[in-house]
Amino acid sequence: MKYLAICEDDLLFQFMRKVATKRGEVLFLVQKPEVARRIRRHGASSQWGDLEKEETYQKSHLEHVDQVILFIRDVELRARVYVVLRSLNPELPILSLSSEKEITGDRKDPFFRQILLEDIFQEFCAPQLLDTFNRQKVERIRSLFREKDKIHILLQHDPDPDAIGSALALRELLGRKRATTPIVTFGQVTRPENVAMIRLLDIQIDTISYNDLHRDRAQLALVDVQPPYFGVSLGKVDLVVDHHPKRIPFTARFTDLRPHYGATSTIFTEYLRAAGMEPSQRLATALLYGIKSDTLFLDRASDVADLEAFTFLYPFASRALITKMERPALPREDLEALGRALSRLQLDDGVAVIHMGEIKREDVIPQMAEFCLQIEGVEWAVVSGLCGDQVVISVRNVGYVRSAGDVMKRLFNAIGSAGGHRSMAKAVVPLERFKEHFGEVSEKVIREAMVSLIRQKEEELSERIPAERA
Ligand SMILES: [Mn+2]
Repeated sequence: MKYLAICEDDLLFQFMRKVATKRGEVLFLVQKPEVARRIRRHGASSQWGDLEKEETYQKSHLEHVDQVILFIRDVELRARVYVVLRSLNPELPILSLSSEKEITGDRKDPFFRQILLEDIFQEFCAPQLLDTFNRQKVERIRSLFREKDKIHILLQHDPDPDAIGSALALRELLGRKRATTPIVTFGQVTRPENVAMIRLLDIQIDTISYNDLHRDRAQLALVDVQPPYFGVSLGKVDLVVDHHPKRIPFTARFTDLRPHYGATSTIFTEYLRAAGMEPSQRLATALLYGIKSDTLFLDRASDVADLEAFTFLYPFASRALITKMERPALPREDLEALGRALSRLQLDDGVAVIHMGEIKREDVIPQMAEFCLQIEGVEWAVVSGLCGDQVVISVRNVGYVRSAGDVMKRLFNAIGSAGGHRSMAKAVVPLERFKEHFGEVSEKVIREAMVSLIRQKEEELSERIPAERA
C-alpha cells in the first residue's frame, strides 16, 4: 500500500510514525521545506510544495498512490485540496481527519471518509485517562491496609456474583490470601447459581456474627454494598466500592461509588487493568459472571464501561464454567430421588408438594421448586428434603395469591427459621423439632399444613377485595 499523507505541518507524522512503517509506504506532503526536512530526519519520506497546485501532486506520483490521508485544519484550504485531488483522480480513496462535523467536499462521494478528531480521542485517549484515574485509586486502596492487618470483606446478606467477584478482585489487588482476608456475610449464599459459582470457583464465604466483625482488630471493606444497608453501625469502615447510588450518608476512609456503572465488578476490572494485573482464569470468570448477571447480559442499566470490562475479561475467563454456573448440574442421586417423587406427584388445587428424602446438596431443593413451577397448572411448588439433621423446605409461588414468605413464616418460624418474599421462600427446621411438631416428615404432612394455610390466605384476600376477584 502506498499512502500520501497531506498535511500543513508534521503533527500527523508524529501520530503516524509507527503506523506509517508498519502499514506500508507513506509519503508526507507538506507545505514548507523545513517541515519536510524534519520528517526526513526522522526517517520517513516527505515532499513539500503548494498543496493547491496540480504539479505538486504530479511530483508525488499521485498515480501510484492507493490512499490519501488528509489532515489540514484550515477548512478552506482543505476544501480546495479536495477539489484539486478529485480533478486529478475521481476515484482516489481519501480519508480526512477533521475537528468539524461539516463534511468537506461532496457528500455523495463514495471514496471519501471523514473522521472526527474527538472520536479518535474518545476511542484511544479516554481509556488512558481513565486508567490513570483508576491507578490512583488502586494506590490509595493499597495504602489503606498495613501488612499485618486482618481484613474482612463484607458482602450483602445473600451475596451475589457481582459482590463475590468484586471481593475476590479486592483480595487480589491487595496481594492477599484467604486466611488474612476472608470474604464474610451476615447471611449466606442461597441462590442455586451463586452456590454453584462458589463451589465451581472454590470460593469460601464465611458467615460472620456482628460481634466478630472487628475481632482481632480486623479492618473492614465493603464491596457492592454500603454501610446503611445493614441497618446497624458497623464501626469503622475502611473501604466502600459500589455501583449503587448513595441514598443515605455514611463515612468510610475510602469510597468509590459509580452509580452509572452496571456492576461493581466493572470498577474492580478497571482497577486490575490500571494496576497492570492480568486476571487469573478464576478471577476473570468471577468478574465476568458478576457483570453478566448484574446487567442481565449487558442489558439492564449498563454502561459502556461494563461493555469494556466485559471485553477485557472475556479472553481470560472460562465460558464452560459460566455455563455450568448458570445451569448448575444436579447430583445423579438427587435427580433419581426427584424422578421417583415426580412419578407420584399429586396436583391438588394447583399445589405441588414433593419430599425428596435425603439429598446430597441443599441447593437442589430450590432448583426443584423452580422446576416444579413450570408444570402445567402448578401455582405453588413446595419441595422439601433432608440435609443432615435438618428439614429444608423451599416454596415457589405464581398466580393470584402470592404469599410464599408469609405462609412459611407462619408455619415454621416457631420451630425453625423461615423467610422469603411473595414469590419465593425457604424454611430450615431441625429434624427433631419437625417431628415433635408434625409427627413425621412426609409429603402428606407438608401438604396438609401448607394447603390449609394457603386456603386461609385466599379467603382473606377474597374478603378484602371481592370486587376485584369477580
Ligand atoms: Mn452489584
